[in-house]
Amino acid sequence: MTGKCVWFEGIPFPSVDYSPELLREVQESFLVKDEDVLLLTFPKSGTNWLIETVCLIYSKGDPKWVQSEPIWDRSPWVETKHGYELLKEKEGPRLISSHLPVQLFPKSFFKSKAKMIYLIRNPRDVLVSGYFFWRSAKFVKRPQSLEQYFEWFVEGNVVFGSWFDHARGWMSMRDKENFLILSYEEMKWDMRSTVEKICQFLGKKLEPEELNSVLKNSSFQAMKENSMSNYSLLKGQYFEENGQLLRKGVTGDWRNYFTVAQAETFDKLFQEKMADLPQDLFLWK
Ligand code: PPS
Repeated sequence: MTGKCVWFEGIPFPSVDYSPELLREVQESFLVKDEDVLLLTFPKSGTNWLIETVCLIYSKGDPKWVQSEPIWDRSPWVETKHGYELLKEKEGPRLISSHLPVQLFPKSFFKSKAKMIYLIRNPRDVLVSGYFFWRSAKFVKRPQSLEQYFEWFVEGNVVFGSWFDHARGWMSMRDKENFLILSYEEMKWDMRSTVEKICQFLGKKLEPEELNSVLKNSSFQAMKENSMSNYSLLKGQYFEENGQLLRKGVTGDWRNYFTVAQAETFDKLFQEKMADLPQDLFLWK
């Protein structure tokens, strides 16, 4: 995958909308404000679901905002050219998305009181989701088979680098009070409680009908039908016509694709890389 990438500090990035100069500027000069809320993920972890949910919490369940402004403008990706320019101009509290690993994140964040949500997902499902997504993307080297993408992923030769390094890096922040870890799996299993958890973390209060509306409008089906959230606006330019962000939206899909040998290889690697972290961080186990 890294054949068509731009590189910065040993990490590969997509070839469109990223540059080493910008990544350096973002890291050194982007000013995170105390009132900002940051949404952090490794790609394919459910980023857009989290963004949609937080936007709907901000609008108290009213879908007008999520149905009228593209998701990448509501919570711009700070490391992209488009997102960085937009964020510099935005007034007031901002929602900011990012896939950056912790060591490349804007330095100002670590001195700020800004709140950050890190969303984690079973890396096996991240891998499968990524395989199908990148196959239709125009800005990375496309994997030719799941077998090939599996190799790339376990070696960390994918955009934004090693999943293991990314998760480990951000999880080192887990005891900070401005940091919340969520998982895709808990969102799937109990979205109501997860939304309540997010509200508590952000200091937001929703009436019962507002909460119901957040759940309804952030559902897989609602997002799939919302052209401001399903990336259909970027088809042709960034993706092939058959590309889709909202593919299946389930947990455990990796079981349909991994061979027994791949599952064993992955388990062993996960053990090696993550064994020293509290295992209750990994809810899919
Ligand atoms: S990206 O391109 O990195 O920003 O992609 P990201 O949004 O992180 O991840 C895409 C996967 O998230 C699933 N998704 C959802 N699942 C359940 N409910 C909702 N509302 C939802 N929205 C997005 C999406 O389907 C991708 O997972 P897969 O497994 O490919 O279906």
